[in-house]
Amino acid sequence: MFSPETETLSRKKIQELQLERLKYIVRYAYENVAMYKERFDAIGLKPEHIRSLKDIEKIPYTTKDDLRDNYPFKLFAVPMKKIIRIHASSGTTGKPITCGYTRQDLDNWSTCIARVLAMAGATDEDIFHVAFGYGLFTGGFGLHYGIEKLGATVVPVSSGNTERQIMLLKDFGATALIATPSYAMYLAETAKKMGVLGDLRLRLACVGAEASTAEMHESLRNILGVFPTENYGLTEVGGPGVAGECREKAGMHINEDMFYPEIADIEHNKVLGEGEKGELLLTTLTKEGMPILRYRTKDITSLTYEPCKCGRTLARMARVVGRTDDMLIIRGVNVFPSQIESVLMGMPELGKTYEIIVDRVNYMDTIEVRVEVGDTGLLDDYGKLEALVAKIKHNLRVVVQLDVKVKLVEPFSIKRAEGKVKRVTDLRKK
Ligand code: DLL
Repeated sequence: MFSPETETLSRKKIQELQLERLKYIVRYAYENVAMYKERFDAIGLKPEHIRSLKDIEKIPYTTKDDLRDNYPFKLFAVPMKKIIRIHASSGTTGKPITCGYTRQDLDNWSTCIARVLAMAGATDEDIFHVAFGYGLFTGGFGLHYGIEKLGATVVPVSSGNTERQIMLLKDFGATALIATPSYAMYLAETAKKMGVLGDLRLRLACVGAEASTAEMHESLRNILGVFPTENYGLTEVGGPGVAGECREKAGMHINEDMFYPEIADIEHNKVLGEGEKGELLLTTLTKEGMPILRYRTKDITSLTYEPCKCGRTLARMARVVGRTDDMLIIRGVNVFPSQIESVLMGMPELGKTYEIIVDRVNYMDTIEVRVEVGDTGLLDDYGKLEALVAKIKHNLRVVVQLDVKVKLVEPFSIKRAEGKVKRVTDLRKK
């Protein structure tokens, strides 16, 4: 463990620490960020009204629109002189979401990352190949400094040029890969195609920045021969390092001394209990540069406070099912892309790349899944092909309760992403 004293605190001690920090950060945000002062004043809320952790529920949510409205730096709580780094969201449309860090914020951030990597089983002997983009995106630099803090070796390759990445993975003898799950899979496929899979020394893959399924992890384990773990975070609260899986793979441990998590049913303005599924809210407990209270992440998950078999007591969040804004409503049925992925990845006859196309034809929603076959030979055998399509349709129907059109395509015919993958095209939005 990287911070054993914190990662094994009793629930009572964690809560005491959280309450002390919550009271501090609420007052700090109120006194230093105009938006929070206005919000609190408008409802007659004062920092001293926060006396227990439950009192957090008196505080209004912070949303992405609040961040957009205060673009670029109006939510910073310190003078610019104290901000030593800025990152921004990877969003491709409109103005990005910004985040500013003080020196202390960067130090806390790298501690969070070092913990997450140690949870995954990494040590100072590992050589990390970082395939996340370096730049405004929090992934590259975020992981980078955490790896250094752990004392391991960092190879800051950044994204792009996949064949060169394979060469470097092989030549530098990387033992740990940092990438999105979809890019980790693309690297695996490419190494296989280049015939060098057996030359790689990778033992860990720490994936994050997009949703992954248990089936995707299983495929990474089988193809790349790594122990995969996932980690979670978002620009608005600082980037990666909010939470990460340990070797038990029983949920992601949240760095609860730095982030206070809640699960909410937004529609009914209600905080949900342990195990209940809803939208994750996060409050930063230590951020100086840009404190955020009750941020609506839009990510759907649930929490457990049961101590983990690994010895950590930090609460765990379940794998993210999807984002509220990624949920597809097809003929009235709610479908998350992750449900489709779990079906496709669970079928060994199929490749690991797929796309989902949603449309509306004659006022009727349609959903089509295009998925690569594992082996080109299949495409020449009509009988086998028909049987496979029928099997996929059946498996999808069981999970998503919809008739899904299925099209099998050749290996490598679907475009790969070098960062976050976009699997869904919703033509109804045109
Ligand atoms: O993706 C931060 C990050 C970088 C996390 C590297 C992990 C590793 P954003 O670009 O702001 O920040 O995107 C944040 O990505 O709200 C989730 O919807 C999604 N996301 C991130 N990690 C996971 C994960 C970074 N492990 C948004 N599982 C979040 C599912 C994830 N979704």
